[in-house]
Amino acid sequence: MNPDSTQRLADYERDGVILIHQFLNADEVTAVRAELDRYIRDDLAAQPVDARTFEKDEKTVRNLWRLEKYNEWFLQLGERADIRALVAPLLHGEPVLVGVETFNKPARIGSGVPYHQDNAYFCQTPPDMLTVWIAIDEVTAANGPVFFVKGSHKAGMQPTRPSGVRGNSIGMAEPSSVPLAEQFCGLLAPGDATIHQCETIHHSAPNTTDSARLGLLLVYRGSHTQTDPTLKATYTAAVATTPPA
Ligand SMILES: O=C(O)CCC(=O)C(=O)O
Repeated sequence: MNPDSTQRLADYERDGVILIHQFLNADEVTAVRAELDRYIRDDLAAQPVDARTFEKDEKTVRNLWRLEKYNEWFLQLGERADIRALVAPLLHGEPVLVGVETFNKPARIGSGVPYHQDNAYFCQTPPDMLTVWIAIDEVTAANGPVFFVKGSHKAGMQPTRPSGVRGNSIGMAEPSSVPLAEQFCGLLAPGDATIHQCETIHHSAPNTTDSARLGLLLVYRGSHTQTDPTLKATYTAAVATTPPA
């Protein structure tokens, strides 16, 4: 492993979240945006309802889900050899692409995301699963950045409760006691990415600004992880209470 990746692994193991500048270059960001625009305009209406969650206006996209299933271009992106090689050491194993999704946070109406741990949704043991969160728009302090509680992955899964938020049905029973000012705020230029472990506590506020805050997410697990039946039963109950579409 080169010195960069050794440091990256140490930071990830310690903090449960790392920042990588220019994960995608400017041309790649432009290509992602163009394909997302095209997919939403031309393809989305014909896809099953599990392909998306809308904001409260019932027409603006909050999330795209399962792009790896419904869009060949995003499947290819998620399977890129350089990205798989980067995440493999963090996963302690062979990467399996589990999801390609978006959190669009549209201008003015983009909804917030309650405090949660992704493994309440993923339900994997051991928790060798992560999300590469790539900024397509600039992420500022004002437009709903993701805040992470560094080191929180080390305490394992915390009690959950159904959140009632469409697209994020299961949240934490109690928000983190770490003050916002001490949390790591993912302020990103387009193309920058954060990578967070699936038990790292995180959340984001609504977007009340005039600029959208579009993030593209690539989700991977190690091929050795297995579904935990207890986590799965809790998730199934929450998603039945608040379906994503
Ligand atoms: O993009 C957001 O605001 C939240 C993202 C998130 O919850 C995640 O990456 O797991």
